[in-house]
Amino acid sequence: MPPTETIPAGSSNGTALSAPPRGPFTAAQKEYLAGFMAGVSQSGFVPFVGHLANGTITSEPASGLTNHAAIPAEPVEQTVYGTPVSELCKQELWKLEQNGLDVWDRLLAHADSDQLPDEQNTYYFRYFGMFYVGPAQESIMLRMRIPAGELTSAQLDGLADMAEQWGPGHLDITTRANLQIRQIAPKNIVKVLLRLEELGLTSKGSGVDNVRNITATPTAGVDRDELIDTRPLAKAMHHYILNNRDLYGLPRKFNIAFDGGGAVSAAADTNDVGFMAVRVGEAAAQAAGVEPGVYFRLELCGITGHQQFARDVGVLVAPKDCVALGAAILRAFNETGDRTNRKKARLKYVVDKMGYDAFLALAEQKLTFRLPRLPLDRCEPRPRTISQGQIGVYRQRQPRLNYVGVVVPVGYLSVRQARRVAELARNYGSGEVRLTVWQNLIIPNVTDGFLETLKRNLVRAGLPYEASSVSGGLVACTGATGCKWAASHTKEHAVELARHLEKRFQLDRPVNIHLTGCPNSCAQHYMGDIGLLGTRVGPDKREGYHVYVGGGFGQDQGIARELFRSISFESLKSTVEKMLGGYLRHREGGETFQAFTRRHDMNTLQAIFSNEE
Ligand code: SRM
Ligand code: SF4
Repeated sequence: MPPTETIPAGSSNGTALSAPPRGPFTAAQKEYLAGFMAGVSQSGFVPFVGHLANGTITSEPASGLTNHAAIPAEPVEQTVYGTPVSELCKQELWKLEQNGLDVWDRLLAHADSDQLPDEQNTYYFRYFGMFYVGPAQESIMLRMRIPAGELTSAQLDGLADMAEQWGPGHLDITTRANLQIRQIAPKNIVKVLLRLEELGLTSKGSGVDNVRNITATPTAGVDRDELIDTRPLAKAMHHYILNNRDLYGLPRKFNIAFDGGGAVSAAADTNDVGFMAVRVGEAAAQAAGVEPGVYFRLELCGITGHQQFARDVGVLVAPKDCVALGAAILRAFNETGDRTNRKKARLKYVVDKMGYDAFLALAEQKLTFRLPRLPLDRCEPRPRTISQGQIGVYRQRQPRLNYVGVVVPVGYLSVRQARRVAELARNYGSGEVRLTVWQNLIIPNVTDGFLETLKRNLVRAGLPYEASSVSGGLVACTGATGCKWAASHTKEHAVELARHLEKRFQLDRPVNIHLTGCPNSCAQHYMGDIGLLGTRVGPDKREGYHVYVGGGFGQDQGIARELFRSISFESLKSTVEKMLGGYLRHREGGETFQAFTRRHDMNTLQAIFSNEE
């Protein structure tokens, strides 16, 4: 076997573009590529892992890092982290040909000629958060990054202007507490990116094989029960990955979340990496060889689309070490992820193969410190989280201040509403707005005296704040209006379904309904009280859904089970109506819909619901 040379994926600088390259590499391109990559590999590139001190990253380097770019002793066969170039999948070859961060010329060329990208450029442009979403919409969608979901009123105003000038007149809040603007003409993509930067925002790395928007508890800093404000950590992680080129171009997408251990969950266990805050008392701290205090538990390999939550791996992480550990995990993933088969490339599959301990050991090798071990049950238990605690009016940890969780059905925020929210947050709050992974938003820091005025104005703007409504627990992916993978119009159906149900029921316990248009599971149907997965039904291929029940996350973690298959949307409204009716009639005490459905097997549930009029 010939010796191999390992080269970091996506290290090339790219070339100015006249005509975007298409199709497989020519012999000349391959030769150029081999020479170029050999040059890069000799540059002695050594990434470092910074530590986090008092909420900022220091430049203190870590020892013990593996240098990806070993200097070859003789001519060798090219590999990317051990995978021979000849075996790489299409997207990996594109990464080798040009780093997605270096496609500014391509963006300019497409804007100049008002041209939509071909397949390869579609891939590259997602490094800049520019998604061509044809044939569903023959235009570009901008996905930003809003770390910890925190925005200023000025930013929201600016985004509303952008959506009005270059988009469809509305913003979409995504399931990663983030924002998207659709229907952007190719000629406007560069203007949009420049304007975004002027607003102090970025969209770098929000798509394809990159770390996605870093999420945090949406009530961080104001939650009465939280152990730690996770916003500085989420933001530090955000800036760390943005500024380290080797942390782009991973084997596949990657999700990181921080949960502050308070009354509202961050659904961190649905992420590849979840940092969950815990308190460690005297005795447990002594056992772990640390000071008592607040730490994070590390959870790995959440991927609910593949029916798996993240699992606690038995370590404590000091808050100041989270960013370093996050980066070390990403580098370990870079080295071990599958670069031949996209379907098996997520972190879950690496860990399925090598085991949690071996993967953790690999990540730990890249750190200057050891992670203390402590079983989860030695940490103080977290108080119960409030179901849908991100909706409604709640007292903050700060005296006389409140946060108001606002219902934005399926995350659709018109430009008018966005401006109104910005204005209300400025006038009655601190000018700050939080987005949630449930596609809703929060206005924090509202004084007691302003609360009633704010509530009245929100309702007038078509933005209610009651947790008991069906709309409050409604999450829907983009669906057929904007996504080519969708079997059904999830967002439109979700709104129609909620309207239908709200005429018939006043819920006293929140019920989350998640609609995803295809098995990619962007709205995470497996974690909904009711999960609806889009499908086509019958010979005429009508839009419909498979129906799942009993899903949950965090303390109520559980993958929803399939209850009905292939229900057309026309029948779905009465099906879900019967489900809620059956639940309200047959539940015990004040049990939740989730507890009710988990208490029964599927046959019994089908019988109960079928008997409803
Ligand atoms: Fe997603 C691909 C929309 C969150 C799993 N997702 C897509 C694409 C880009 C379709 C495509 O490849 O062209 C969708 C673009 C639609 C559009 O035009 O708006 C899309 N995903 C979304 C959003 C906008 C849904 C929403 O309406 O909120 C969410 C954007 C989040 C963000 O701001 O970054 C979104 N997608 C998710 C989530 C939830 C999460 O990440 O927390 C998942 C589940 C991840 C999981 O299970 O771990 C998710 N999206 C996928 C997948 C499957 C990935 C997998 O490994 O199984 C794809 C397909 C792919 O990556 O190849 C996908
Ligand atoms: Fe598109 Fe499927 Fe994601 Fe919905 S779940 S946005 S249909 S990829």
